[in-house]
Amino acid sequence: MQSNRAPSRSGITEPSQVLLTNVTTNGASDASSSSEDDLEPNFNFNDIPPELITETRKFLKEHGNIAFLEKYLPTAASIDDIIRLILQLGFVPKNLPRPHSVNIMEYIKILNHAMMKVKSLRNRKDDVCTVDDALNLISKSNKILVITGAGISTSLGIPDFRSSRGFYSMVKHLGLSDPQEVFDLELFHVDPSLFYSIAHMILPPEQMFSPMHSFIKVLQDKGKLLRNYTQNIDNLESYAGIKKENLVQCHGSFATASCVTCGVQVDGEEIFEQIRSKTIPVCPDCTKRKDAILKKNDDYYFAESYGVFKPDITFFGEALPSNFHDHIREDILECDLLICAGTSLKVAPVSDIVDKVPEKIPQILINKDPIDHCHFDVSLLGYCDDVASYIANKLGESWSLPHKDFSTITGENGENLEIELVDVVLREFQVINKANTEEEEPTEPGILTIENTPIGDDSIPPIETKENTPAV
Ligand code: CNA
Repeated sequence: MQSNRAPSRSGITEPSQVLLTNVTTNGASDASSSSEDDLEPNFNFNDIPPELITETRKFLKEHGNIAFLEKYLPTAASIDDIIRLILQLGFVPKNLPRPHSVNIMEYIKILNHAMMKVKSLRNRKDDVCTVDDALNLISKSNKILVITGAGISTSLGIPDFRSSRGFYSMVKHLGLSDPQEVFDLELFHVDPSLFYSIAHMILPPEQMFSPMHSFIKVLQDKGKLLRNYTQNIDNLESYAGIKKENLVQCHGSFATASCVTCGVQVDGEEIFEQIRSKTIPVCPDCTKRKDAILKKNDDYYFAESYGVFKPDITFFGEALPSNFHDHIREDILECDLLICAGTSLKVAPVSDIVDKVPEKIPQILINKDPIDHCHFDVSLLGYCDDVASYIANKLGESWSLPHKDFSTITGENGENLEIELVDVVLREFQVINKANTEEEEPTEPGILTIENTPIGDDSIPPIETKENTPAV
């Protein structure tokens, strides 16, 4: 397997470049795709040297808002000055209000968001830099908060969103202006057939889980797992044996489904067969009621989604499950280590957790692709099943993963797995599986958007992230 990183990209990626969106009235970002086209032609983000961004951010973090504005904005600042400063902070404003002249407050708001975001970026810890530091931490920590995403299930054939063969590229043929529209609640009400035409692609396999899921189970068995916040909707954690009380399914799951009209909830598996055959599952009671009404008045109007079952996964426009809010504040303060695995951390509010954990708490990333918009102390890059197996193998026998593939991945004495330093400044290491000859799938290059997921009370303003290193 090849690393998709240049030997050192520190100059470019520090700081990360982030796209800001306008704020809608409810604080949610709009889900439209973003581009630098929103900028006037005389503003080119790429003209700003990374060192200038680093220096500007450093000044803001060290001296605070007032000194920063005094130094970097002229007294009678124009909109152009504000835009230039936003760019200098490493952000590209999106959907700029027009005409410029009447909307200076909008620009000030965007600048304010950029400043807030910069101030919330953590500093990497000086004492957590190496693979050994990461291994020591995992073995010593007792309250590990694990954030997971689609990447921990891709080895089971469930596509993630953004990889080249990910879900978003699979639904391109639907001709949607944005692939996320298949998870839009309003659209579901207008036309549930859109969702049911693709839902089979993300239907979870039953009774399967990956070695990475087993790694989380080992943390649980050792009493080290504070909680696993999963963005996945596949419910595979339950098959891996992760206890309900240790799990928050931040975006709901396929485990149950509810009628959008009467709210009756059924076991998710009851509608799997219909999902597989691309049929819309309907609630028997509501269907009866509808038939009875239509018998009396065949002109009666029913919404397309009347009596339709919807898996209890969180669509854009829906609130997050309440147990996210029940636990998140306490867990953020209680954890002694944060591990993020298999996630691009582009979906708020889960992506916000990383910035909200106190700065003294170490953070480790396990992911195929590096993440530039967060400051992890150590990034262990590679397929997460390989990385989890590498960690387990290094930590000793009691860490062996309870998974049928563990010994195949590691080899008899762990000889299959190697780790290489990728970038010393960013503390990135690549786990290489010598027995795996598969070509790595690149994640879509270019500008990526943060989804307009349901935003909880504690959400930070919407931010869009721009990947600044095109995948090879
Ligand atoms: P994403 O934005 O698609 O990112 C996935 C990340 O995983 C990327 O950074 C990849 O580099 C990485 N990745 C992919 N394969 C591997 C692998 N084998 N090992 C290590 N890393 C890998 O997905 P996120 O989870 O960050 O975004 C959150 C969305 C995705 C949530 O709303 C989910 O509901 C949604 N989702 C869930 C599933 C699922 O339940 N399995 C599948 C697809 C999407």
